[in-house]
Amino acid sequence: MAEHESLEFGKADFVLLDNVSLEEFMANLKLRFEKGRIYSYIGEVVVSVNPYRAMNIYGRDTIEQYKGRELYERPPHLFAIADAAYKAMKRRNKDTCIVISGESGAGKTEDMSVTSVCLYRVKNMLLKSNCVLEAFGNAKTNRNDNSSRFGKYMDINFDFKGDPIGGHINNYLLEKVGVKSVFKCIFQLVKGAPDAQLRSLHIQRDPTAYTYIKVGGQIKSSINDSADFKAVTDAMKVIGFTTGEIQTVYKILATILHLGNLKFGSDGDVTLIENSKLVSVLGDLLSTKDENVEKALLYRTVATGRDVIDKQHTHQEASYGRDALAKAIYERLFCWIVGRINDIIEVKNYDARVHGKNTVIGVLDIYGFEIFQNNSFEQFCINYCNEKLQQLFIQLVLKQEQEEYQREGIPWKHIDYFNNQIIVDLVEQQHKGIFAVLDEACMNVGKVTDEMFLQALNGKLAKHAHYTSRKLSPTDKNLEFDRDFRIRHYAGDVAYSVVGFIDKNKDTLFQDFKRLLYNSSNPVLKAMWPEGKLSITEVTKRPLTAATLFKNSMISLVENLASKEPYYVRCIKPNDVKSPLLFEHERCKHQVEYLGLLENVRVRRAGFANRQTYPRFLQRYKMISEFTWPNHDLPSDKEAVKRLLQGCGFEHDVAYGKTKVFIRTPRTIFNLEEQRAEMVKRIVLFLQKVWRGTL
Ligand code: AOV
Ligand code: MG
Repeated sequence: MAEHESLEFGKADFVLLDNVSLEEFMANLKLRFEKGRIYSYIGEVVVSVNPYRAMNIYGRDTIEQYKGRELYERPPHLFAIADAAYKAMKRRNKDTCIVISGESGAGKTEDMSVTSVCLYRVKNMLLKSNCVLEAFGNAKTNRNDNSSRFGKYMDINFDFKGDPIGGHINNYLLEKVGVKSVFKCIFQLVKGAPDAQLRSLHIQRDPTAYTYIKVGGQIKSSINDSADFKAVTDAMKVIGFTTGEIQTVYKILATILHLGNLKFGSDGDVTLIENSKLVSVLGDLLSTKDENVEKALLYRTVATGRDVIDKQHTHQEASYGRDALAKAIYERLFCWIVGRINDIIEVKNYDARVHGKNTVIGVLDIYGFEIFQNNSFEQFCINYCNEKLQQLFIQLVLKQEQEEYQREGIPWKHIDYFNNQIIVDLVEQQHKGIFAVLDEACMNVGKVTDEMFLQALNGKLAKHAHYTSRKLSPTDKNLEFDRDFRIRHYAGDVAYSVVGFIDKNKDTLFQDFKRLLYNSSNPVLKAMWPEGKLSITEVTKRPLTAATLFKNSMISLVENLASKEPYYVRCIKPNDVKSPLLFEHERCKHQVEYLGLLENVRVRRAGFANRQTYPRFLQRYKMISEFTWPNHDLPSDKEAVKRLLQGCGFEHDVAYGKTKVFIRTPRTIFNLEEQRAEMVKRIVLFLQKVWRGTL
């Protein structure tokens, strides 16, 4: 418990609630939010409520106040959790991780930045990489003006002294340009780049001139666009991108904008590009011949037996190809940026034989659970990812607790949770899961439609408690459309439209585009598309589907996190209108429920509300017992703690582990705290009298 906060701010640790009920939990959460206390604990889990205003609690001096302290010694803060993860890593030479979860807009990315500042210490490079990744991976959505459209897991490596020596980023990109959202970097370019640079990219300073921006729908006007543009460009320079690389990055963004404006028409059976001027712009930006661009947009090369022929696209195929190209080059650009950053920040020349083992703190900030008006394949993947993380939380928080009791030799009673494994299985199970059904549909030769996929789902999942669709529940008013299916997620019901599932899962890009990009005379661009080297007659294996790739990456992410000692930050979004003052009771209650926070408190308490090592305990409370003040002469600190607690009549409320004393009810801690405060007051009075000479 945090001693530096008075009760006027509520209970700093929910474990100290008098009764564990939803009402008390909510009342405490609200009180703390209103008093500007955005962080609280459940044991070692941080509960964080988005303040939607600048808080003056992240300065260097604050970091210093948390360094080396125990959690309960200071008011709850992310710095304390970062420090705890750091200390655990150092003390036990064990990898740890900080998992930040919560729905879209709850404050994960902000909390990740705050935590990172504290962990990186001197590593400017890692901070700059955040700035670049946000520009290329974040976009405005209905839920969040700065929404992460990619998941980020970052390892920070520390040497044996505990100094950061490098890192590695894994990214999980899903949303692609021109789909639903427009990435920040695109606005920064159009609104913020210098005139000369825009001219060289043939871009106008008018976002509304670009179809993809208009389709993305969220024209975001920021007064800072030019400062942001400069900051991102400078960050790329600092990280070590060459001038040529930075130019290529912006050429690719410009290419995407121009692609979006390409219009196809037809003349009889022949598909044409209506605004052919753009073809030479694209040729210039991609450093390739105009005719190659035109050909790749209008034809695909197919091998029929030994012959190779150019087959003309239909109008529809050409449009599909154009959009697929825009998405693919954005995705490739993003992955390339992450790869470049990794080249630069990765640990080099570290010899474990000389320097000892290097250990890692992983930090995870991923896209939060989201429900839009229209939810598609991307939301489905995002929400599945959140199910996986919730499952991990359930397992690890319980496991960690169990392990501690075992390690310390304390008996343990099992506590039940709502287990969302059933929803995880619904999505990822082999053969029967939604991903498997989708993959099967995509494997079929011939034209499989999204509707056929939905039929297959209905066939396989009709009886599943967490799955339904319009066909299965015709009278359900919340299922408006024939093409929707609905999942009962741990965090709420979401209806997904199947439209686009098949295409997005196949994620095909005509080989002609890959060859076009590979044959560019721009070496940076060429290097991004190595598979363009393959000629049409070389057999290519069917690539893994988007769903399979995503599932595999989530499974390995979760395995990785589970192998480390986890620290959790559970973020809560206080309202849907981004207001700094509003605590929408129902919205918050819903989150507290689905995050399982109350169960978290119960598990923590059913066991023991508080635990401290014997020396720590004595340091804090020794003044309340004649046996321990000022020093004890018992054979061990453990014996001294026993003697002290017996003296206070608390021996029935505690258990003695090997290294720690476990205290069951918070009242005992309060009581000890009160006695301590009383003694401290007496000692101060005594000293004052001594000073005044009145004694
Ligand atoms: P998210 O990461 O959880 O959503 P963000 O971290 O982007 O959410 O937070 C959303 C917005 O809330 C930010 O842009 C800030 O304006 C505000 N905010 C959040 N935390 C703080 C804080 N500690 N102090 C001040 N303002 C804050 V998503 O990426 O959409 O899931 O996919
Ligand atoms: Mg985010």
